[in-house]
Amino acid sequence: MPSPFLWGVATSAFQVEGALTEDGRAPSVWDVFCERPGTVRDGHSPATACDHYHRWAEDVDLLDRLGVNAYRFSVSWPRVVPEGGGTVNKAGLDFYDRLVDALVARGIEPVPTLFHWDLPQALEEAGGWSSRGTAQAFAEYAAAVADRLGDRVRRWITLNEPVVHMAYGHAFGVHAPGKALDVPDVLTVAHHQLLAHGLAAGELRSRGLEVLLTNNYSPVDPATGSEADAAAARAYDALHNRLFTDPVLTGAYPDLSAFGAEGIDAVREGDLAVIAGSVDGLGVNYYNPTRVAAPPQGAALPFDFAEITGVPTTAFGWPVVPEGLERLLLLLRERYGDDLVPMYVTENGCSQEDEVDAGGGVADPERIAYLAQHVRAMDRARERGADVRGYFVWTLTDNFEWAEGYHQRFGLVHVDHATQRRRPKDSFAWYRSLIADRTGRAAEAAPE
Ligand code: IFM
Repeated sequence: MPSPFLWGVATSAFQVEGALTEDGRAPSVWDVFCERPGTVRDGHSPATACDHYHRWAEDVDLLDRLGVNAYRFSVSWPRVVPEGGGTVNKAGLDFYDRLVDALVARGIEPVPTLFHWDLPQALEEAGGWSSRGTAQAFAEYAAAVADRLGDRVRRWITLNEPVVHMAYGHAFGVHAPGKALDVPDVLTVAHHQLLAHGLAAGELRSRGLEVLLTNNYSPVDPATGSEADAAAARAYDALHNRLFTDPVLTGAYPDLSAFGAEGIDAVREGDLAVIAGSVDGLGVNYYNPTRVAAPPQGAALPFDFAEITGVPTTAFGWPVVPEGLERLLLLLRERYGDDLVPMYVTENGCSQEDEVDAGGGVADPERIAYLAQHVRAMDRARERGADVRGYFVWTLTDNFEWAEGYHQRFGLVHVDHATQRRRPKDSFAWYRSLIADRTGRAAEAAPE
């Protein structure tokens, strides 16, 4: 029987779990990064986050009330394999086992992501993503999680947004592990992430499981009609949209000559065969398009960012361009043709300055408008032939937004980070009724 369209929400372990030192979990690169002064806005601590490690049952109740039929969460590698490789921590796996059981009992499909940026610090100390050994360790960790959960979990996402982890964590240094590597070394990080994905995909598929790779995608426009800006747009597109997708769908890296790279030194014979054709679905995270211009003379990168004007912005300052999602889904279809696999919008959402009103409610009309417009944009892409099989709102609860700490609220549920009190926002009720309409499930069946 074909599986129904997935209507879900997405979260990630480090952003919600807290309990960083409990039940055998070891530090990740993010634990260490956050301790460095100046890395996280206002020094916010991830130690508790949404306390999801202890409040997971309450959060599953929220999912049930919302009426989603899928939940995308991430598994914390340092909770399951604290040293990155070697001994598997049973208590860590037990946590996800309980979560998966609770989801399945409510008819919610668990869709785990195996790596959402929280690399075990022990692996970082052994070279992190600059080391080929990290790819092998990831495959072993993936196998351990699949052995435990694979009887109840069908669709698996290997990596989340490797392009962001590569660029923000290893080139700009604003995310963990806070490195500013040169271009060839940054591309090594890219290749080892892809190799990790490919090796893990082999483990998952050998167990009869489906594999997705999720990336952040952004349609790119040149700032002007000049050839220099067009070249900058092509260079940025190669980096942001093609680098982690061409090898998987077409078996070859894109042209990276604008970055002074004729190839990637870390690629060994046979690697591309491991990576090529390794997905059953493509996870598409969309927030906004990007406008780029030619860089100033002597700049290190072959593009410069240009502002998108004349549209609303989120609290993060990101431009709101719903048509970008339609354009993106159709662009991927056109670009990859028969090589493309079914797509899933694995993240879409916006941060807003949400406040609790005197009656205890949280009105977030901008978020409702944002989500409604993006769902319509996805609908249009589907009507025009894009094979999209799921849509996940980022995110369930206001959480730890990386270097922004708790400043950016993306949740359908407001969290008071001092008390951990959860309050569904108006957008929660809106999404619940959208899902009810689309699935034919009565909204009344899911009372507040
Ligand atoms: O919070 C992040 C998430 O971890 C990855 N995708 C983008 C979200 C919003 O910034």
